[in-house]
Amino acid sequence: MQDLFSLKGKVALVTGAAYGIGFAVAEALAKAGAAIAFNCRSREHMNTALAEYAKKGISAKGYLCDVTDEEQVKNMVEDIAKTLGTIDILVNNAGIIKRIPMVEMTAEEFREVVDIDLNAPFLVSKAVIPGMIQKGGGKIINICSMMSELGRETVSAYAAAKGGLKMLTKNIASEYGEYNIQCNGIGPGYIATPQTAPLRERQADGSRHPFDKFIIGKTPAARWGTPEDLMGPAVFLASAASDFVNGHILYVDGGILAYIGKQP
Ligand code: NAP
Ligand code: GCO
Repeated sequence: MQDLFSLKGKVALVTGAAYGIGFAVAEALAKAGAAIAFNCRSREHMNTALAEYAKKGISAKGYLCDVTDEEQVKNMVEDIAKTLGTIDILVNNAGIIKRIPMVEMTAEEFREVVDIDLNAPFLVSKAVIPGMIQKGGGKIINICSMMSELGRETVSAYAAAKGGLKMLTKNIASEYGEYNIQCNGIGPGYIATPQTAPLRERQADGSRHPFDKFIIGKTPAARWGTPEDLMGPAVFLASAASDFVNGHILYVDGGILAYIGKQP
């Protein structure tokens, strides 16, 4: 049974895995046996991440690559193939959010979020799939969101992108399933990372951020998730244990989507 979850001999690319959810996912895949490549845009983030991976005994290979740049993505995928081997597992994790009321958001700001959160998973998947087909199969995991299912004020671009990412996941599953490629999504709930730090900031009087309290009330687990909560689901979807799971979004949300919310 343990072999079902083994990633020994596999090559994994986790985009945006300098810290946060991507780092935890890459760590999990490494501990299950995979060779890890990751990318980000900032050299400082990459150097810090390489040191953190090394502290955990992981010799990750880091790339400075903006996932929205098709040429950079192509070069990164080609270099991974030359140095680590053809990619078996792709985690499209890199993402940003802008929290701006829709009518105040510029077209450029909207486009930037969609470019990174939706267009880039298309670009990276497009670069990786031919190698997977040649290799006889592969695993693609797209990091979706509660906003793949729900909306809320100020996150129009992010929700549109993550909703699109859910459907891109289902379409890749549909189009490439016959090549033994499984494409699934992970939909994290509210996870304590730099991306959500503004929603958890202590108030001037030392009290909890109103949004922090709101999320605790909307989550049956009554806590924020941690990046470590995503490690098991990621290994499951990256391994042979999920070979007949395709086009599925696995919500790892502590029960948010099942729950109407605690009475205030
Ligand atoms: P985070 O802490 O902001 O980390 C984002 C990572 O992506 C960083 O390593 C960043 O590094 C990289 N990145 C951003 N834009 C990039 C680009 N254009 N090219 C390459 N790398 C890029 O975010 P997170 O909370 O870990 O979230 C990771 C993913 O999970 C995102 O897709 C997010 O939408 C999703 N998610 C998060 C939550 C949550 O509650 N935190 C919940 C559901 C889904 P550089 O800045 O150095 O490029
Ligand atoms: C927000 C949060 C969320 C989380 C996540 C929830 O502002 O609502 O950033 O969008 O990042 O996507 O699943």
